[in-house]
Amino acid sequence: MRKTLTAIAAGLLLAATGAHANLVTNGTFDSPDISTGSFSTVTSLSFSDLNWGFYSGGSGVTKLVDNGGNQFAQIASGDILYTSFSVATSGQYNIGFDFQGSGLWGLTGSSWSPEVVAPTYLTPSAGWTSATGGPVALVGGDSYKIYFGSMVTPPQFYSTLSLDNVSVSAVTPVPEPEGYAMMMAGLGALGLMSRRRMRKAA
Ligand SMILES: [Ca+2]
Repeated sequence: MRKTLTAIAAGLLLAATGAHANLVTNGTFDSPDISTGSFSTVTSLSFSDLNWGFYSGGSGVTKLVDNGGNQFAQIASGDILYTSFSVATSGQYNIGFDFQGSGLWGLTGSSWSPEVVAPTYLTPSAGWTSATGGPVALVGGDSYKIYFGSMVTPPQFYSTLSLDNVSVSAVTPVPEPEGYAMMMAGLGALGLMSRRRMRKAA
């Protein structure tokens, strides 16, 4: 009986903490699936499928690259990739991504003034490295864009910026209203059950 109650409680907790999710859709660049070992130019892909937008500012070719089944974006110098996301709950959010090469990243907010804040320049890296940003305060109901650009201006000296695993997630998971209600109802039921058991024992 105790085991069952513990399992129910764990399940309810899981249901209530769904807000830790990544707000960025296709931050892994793994959809659509391009053939293993190949690459596809971003301009030839459907942006609605990729869920990313693209500004072409340079003469290079921005690509979606498949490396042994894992896909990543390779941004050519002068180009910018961006994606939109919306925030349901106001709070502090962390940014995370993996990169290789050199460039910058930044956020724009629909209700910010100015809309674009100064970008953050990445310390150039010859190998894949993980980067974090934030925490940044985002407002529930607002929409944002996260963007990444490649540049060769010294000391940002690589010709491309490779990008993978982009995430924006709440610092402290906030129970979603439905999850929270479910958890409270569940806890009430658990309390009723244990009270009945205590009465039976007495
Ligand atoms: Ca990937």
